Amino acid sequence: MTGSGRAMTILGVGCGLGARDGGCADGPRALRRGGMGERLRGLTEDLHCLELQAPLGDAQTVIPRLADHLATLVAKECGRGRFPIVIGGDHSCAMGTWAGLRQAHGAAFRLIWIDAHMDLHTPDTSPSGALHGMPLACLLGLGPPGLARHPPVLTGTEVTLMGVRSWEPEEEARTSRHGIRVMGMAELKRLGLAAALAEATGPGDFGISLDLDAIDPADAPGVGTPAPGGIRADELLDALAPLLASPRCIGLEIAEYNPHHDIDQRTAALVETIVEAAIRSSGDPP
Ligand code: EXY
Ligand code: MN
Ligand code: MN
Ligand code: MN
Repeated sequence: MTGSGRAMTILGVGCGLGARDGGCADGPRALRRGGMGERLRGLTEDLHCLELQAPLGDAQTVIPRLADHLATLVAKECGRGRFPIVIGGDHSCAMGTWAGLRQAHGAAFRLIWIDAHMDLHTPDTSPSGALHGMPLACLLGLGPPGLARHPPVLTGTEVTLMGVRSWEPEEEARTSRHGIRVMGMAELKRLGLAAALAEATGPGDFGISLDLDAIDPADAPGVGTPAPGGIRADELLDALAPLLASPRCIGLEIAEYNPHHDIDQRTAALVETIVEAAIRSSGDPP
């Protein structure tokens, strides 16, 4: 295929300030230097690539500003009719990605949050204080001024957490309080990933936030917070492909790529394959 389907914009967000190990800051740059952009441009005539780099500074100051900047860019790209693919950076980028999509997208949408973690901490419950453990809480309007999104970007009943296997009790309590659907690894195995995803997306519009640590570390070692017993990459690719082809899919985020922990470019290749699937499938009929 050469260039049919929807116009896409890849937004790289070089920020690792939300994690204890700041290596995710180098994720988008490593992908660019590895030639991902050029290879993807060979698949489509209409691909734009933008890159944000976090300035030096403390996380509490930089991340809210970066999130606002990213939200503005995402909203602008969506407003121009372009499909946004945000590539982190640590998962704190989600505060900006989904705020931007909410701003731009008229209708309600569901969010599929694929992650080993729940990302539902606030500073008073977090064991680490790391902001990449808090983005989903912030999108629900929880947390301190500057980080919590007001008005909330999402309500809990619009969110499905998938692949989780590492959380703290306060986060689990929030899933119940906010009506967030949780599909752990056992449920994914029982239902099969494709059926689980179909259930999570429902009949309307949806976005996908993929934290690469949801994938088994054997297939995606290049992350900051690996958790054993994850989703296998092949299975994820098979299940995601039809979703990425759907006109109901309004945006994709891929976070937590840490090139310093990658082995044989395995994780980089996976990121590229997922983005390639989104581009290749975008000319498919609904
Ligand atoms: N729940 C732990 C914490 O908040 O400290 C670990 C969070 C890791 C978050 C990773 C990126 O998804
Ligand atoms: Mn995670
Ligand atoms: Mn729509
Ligand atoms: Mn995460």
